Amino acid sequence: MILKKDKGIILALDVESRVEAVRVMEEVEDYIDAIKVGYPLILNTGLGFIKELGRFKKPIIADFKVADIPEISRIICELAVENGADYVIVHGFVGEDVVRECSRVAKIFVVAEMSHAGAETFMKENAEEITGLAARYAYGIVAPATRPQSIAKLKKIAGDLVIISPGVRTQGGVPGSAIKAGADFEIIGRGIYLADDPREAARGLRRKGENAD
Ligand code: NUP
Repeated sequence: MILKKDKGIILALDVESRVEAVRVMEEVEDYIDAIKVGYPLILNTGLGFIKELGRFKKPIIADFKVADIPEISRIICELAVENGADYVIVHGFVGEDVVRECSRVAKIFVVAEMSHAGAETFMKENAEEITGLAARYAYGIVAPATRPQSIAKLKKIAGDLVIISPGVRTQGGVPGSAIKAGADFEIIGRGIYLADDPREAARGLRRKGENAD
């Protein structure tokens, strides 16, 4: 499925069991545009679970942060796509050959700059160059909601790339601020699935995104 912007929220479904994943999805499906799955869920449930999530009729992004040599990276992307992922997240710091190879078999998002503090050590200074690389091969980039000023900077280079942005709420990013800085979607995990009422949390986040100023 193609990612379409409506609510502006991608759910990071980092719960660790099928039952939990389905429970959260049933509560929040009305308030999210896409599902992002990553290692916590897929290592617990198996790659086949991506197809099972297809029943929710949302685009699925496999956040495997692929960062291997080109041939192995391509195989990882192929496996994700064959098992139902619509998009795969690939690292950009590994270089053009890896990104190009992945882009041959999958629609990819390239991680330009990560959201955690450690990303300031190596990633931040190379984020613009990585975004330039992504512009040649990718559908979009991942940029940090914890640093809206980085999003604004990368947006200038990103052109038509779709910007998805993690780090909202639990990591300190203010809901709506990444969108305001130029992101297309905010990626939110714990701020939704650990809330007492995930449905209300997702609904409220949406409203904040719409009203951010
Ligand atoms: O830079 C990144 N930061 C980040 O948090 C790149 C990511 N892909 N993520 C992912 O976004 C992380 O793996 C998790 O799935 C989600 C953020 O979750 P939360 O902090 O909202 O719970």
